Amino acid sequence: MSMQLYGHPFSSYCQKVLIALYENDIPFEFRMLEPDAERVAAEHAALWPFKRFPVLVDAGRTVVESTIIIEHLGLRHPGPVRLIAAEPGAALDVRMMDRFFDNFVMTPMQKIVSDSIRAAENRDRQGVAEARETLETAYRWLNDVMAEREWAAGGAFSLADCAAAPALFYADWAHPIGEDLSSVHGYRRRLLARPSYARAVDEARPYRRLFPLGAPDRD
Ligand SMILES: N[C@@H](CCC(=O)N[C@@H](CS)C(=O)NCC(=O)O)C(=O)O
Repeated sequence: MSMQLYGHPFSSYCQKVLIALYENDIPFEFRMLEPDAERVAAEHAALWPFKRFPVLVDAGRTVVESTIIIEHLGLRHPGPVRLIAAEPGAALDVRMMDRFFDNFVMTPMQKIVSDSIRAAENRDRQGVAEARETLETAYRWLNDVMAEREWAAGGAFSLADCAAAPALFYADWAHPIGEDLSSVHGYRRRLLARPSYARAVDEARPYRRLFPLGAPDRD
């Protein structure tokens, strides 16, 4: 198999890429970064010294950053589901919403989660409070945007929805989306029902004990 994905099924940014792979049934070898998989860890560190994942290796070429990996898949392995619109203006909308989910949902969600595994004396209370405020603003902004949309950038499922699915999934666990924000809840439910994301969620189920804040008993 010519493509390898380094990552873990429970990782939000890996799920973002898995959705894109599953949408177009693209075959790949999953090089899973697990505690006892020292060889995989060494390969991964040699490919990307920042040790962030996912990392894709395609025919010897290393591709990093989830958004760029999905752009790469669209260029090198196009399938029936086009995740970045062909029309440049529509593509810009997709990329803008992708940035929104990474910067204003994933990042504060990760801040809350990663702070919870720090030693008590190293906790960043102000940073976590700011992350929670950012999520509140993001949820409210998104609720207005999604009032008229099925998918993040309009009518077609896209890169932005690949970013949104794990971002909203875990963000709602870390800092629950207000009950009054019905458009966000409806959108999160649509994402969970999308077969590509339902598959990624199912594959990650055995790892829920890894969620540092304690995974709730629901999706
Ligand atoms: N901007 C990167 C973020 C990747 C990222 O933060 N991945 C997390 C897993 S979800 C990670 O590598 N965590 C391990 C670490 O920070 O050492 C992307 O889009 O791929």
